[in-house]
Amino acid sequence: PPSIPIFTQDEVTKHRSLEDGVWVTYQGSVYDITEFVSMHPGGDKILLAAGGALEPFWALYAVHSQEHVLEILSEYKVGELSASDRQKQETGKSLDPYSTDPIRHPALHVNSLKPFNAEPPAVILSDNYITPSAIFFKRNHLPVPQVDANIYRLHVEVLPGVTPGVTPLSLSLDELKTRFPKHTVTATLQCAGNRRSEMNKVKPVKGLNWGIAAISNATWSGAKLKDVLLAAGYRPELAQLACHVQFEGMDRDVTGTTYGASIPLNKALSDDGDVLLAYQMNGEDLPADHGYPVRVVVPGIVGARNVKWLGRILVSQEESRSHWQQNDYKGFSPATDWDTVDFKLAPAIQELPVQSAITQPAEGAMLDRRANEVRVKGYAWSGGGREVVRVDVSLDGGQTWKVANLQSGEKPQPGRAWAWKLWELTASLPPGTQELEIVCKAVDNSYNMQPDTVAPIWNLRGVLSNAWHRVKVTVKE
Ligand code: HEM
Ligand code: MTE
Ligand code: MO
Repeated sequence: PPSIPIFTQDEVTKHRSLEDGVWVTYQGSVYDITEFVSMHPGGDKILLAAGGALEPFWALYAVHSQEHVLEILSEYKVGELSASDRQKQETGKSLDPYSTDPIRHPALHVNSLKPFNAEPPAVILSDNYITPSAIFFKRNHLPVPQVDANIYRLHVEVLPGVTPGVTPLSLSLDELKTRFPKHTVTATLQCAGNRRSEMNKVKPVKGLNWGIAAISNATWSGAKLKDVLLAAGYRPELAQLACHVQFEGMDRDVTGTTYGASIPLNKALSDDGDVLLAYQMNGEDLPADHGYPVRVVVPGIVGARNVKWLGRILVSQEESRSHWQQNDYKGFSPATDWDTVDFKLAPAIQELPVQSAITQPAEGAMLDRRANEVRVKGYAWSGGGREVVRVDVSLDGGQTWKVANLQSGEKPQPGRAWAWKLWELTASLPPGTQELEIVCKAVDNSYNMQPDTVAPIWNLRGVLSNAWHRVKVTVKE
């Protein structure tokens, strides 16, 4: 049989354009896909992989994990990668701490690949009251840790050193599931940086440039944190000594430092707090990106405290010392800049302010005059269990208003409105105008309202961005 041509990585790398030919590698084989590029259902994106490996790109687009895709690829095989280069690819993979991250849904808008941060397209977000897990926004600071559920332990300590006689509790996943009653809560998570891109337009801020979809809603099931703390030896007499519950993730940076955060002990112990050690999301095991096998769900509280891949819980006198509790996720005056900021002076964000945004139509959309009307859709939510009671919508930049219809769901119990409300309004197109500025603003049951503009709430980290949301569209005559 004719011997198979062997190519080095250098030779493959030379073929990265339509002029020089487009070569890629996949599982140690080399393919000349020049002819296929114009036929590719996914368009030009295919050129991103030119001269290199397909695996990292296919890992992003799940559509390729199908038999017929491999069949197409096999038609273009021209040879094999040299053994030494193959080995380099393997070691490169194992050196990359992100190589074991899960495959993600291709619809997600990726803000950062390593670590993985992504939000769903806004139009998809408001299609479902319960956000499907695959498109639920993902906010990772570090590589996704590989946790073996069979050897997983959750360590719980109550005031170590202060409470003699209390031994730390260590629970297997099975014990967490069987020793404690299972509770289910529907709760919205929102990143403190949601809508940061609007702040960035006022003046540059530091952080991922989130659009309006760093927020999602899911059903979470697990044990109540309170039940676990009581099992670990927490007693009401300790209330003067203990103030906070710290959480440690199992995801670590190169120095071994883990992600961490804390919440007030009151929230954890309150019967109405609904803080869960969740092992299920939307009725299934937690997905890897969302904290498998166990995460904390702290309803009404900023995303950052909902620690994923939970390894350790500590009831303590102090807040978590982690970077993310002490030197990040805090709000400041527009007057504070990076030269003057003192993170010790501001409290860590816990409950979030009232929020809403328009998911449809999209910025820049063309509306057809003949349709006579426009359908506006969006979400609204407030922190701390406060319920959104009204959403106002304007088609003229805020001069006149209409009240949107809130999706009727189950009426939440007072102080426990953890889930967002989707809303919509169909309004007739105002005659004569070719440009509409659609605006929304929400009101919660404490009558908290959103500020009308971004500039007065601008802050150097771009957090707590909750001004009226504005979308400009044109009407085609
Ligand atoms: C879709 C083949 C490389 C991005 C597809 C589909 C095929 C295909 C058959 C349609 C799948 C289906 O719907 O059943 C290939 C082959 C490739 C290649 C043979 C390499 C030789 C890439 C690369 C990227 C990419 C490198 C990205 C960097 C996409 C996207 C879609 C797609 C985004 C979805 C398009 C849509 O449904 O809108 N590809 N692909 N592909 N591909 Fe590729
Ligand atoms: N927990 C761990 N262990 N590591 C993290 O990077 N990110 C936090 C929080 N919990 C994070 C974490 C932040 S900032 C947010 S907004 C939420 O997780 C996002 O949760 P999600 O990815 O499930 O949407
Ligand atoms: Mo976040």
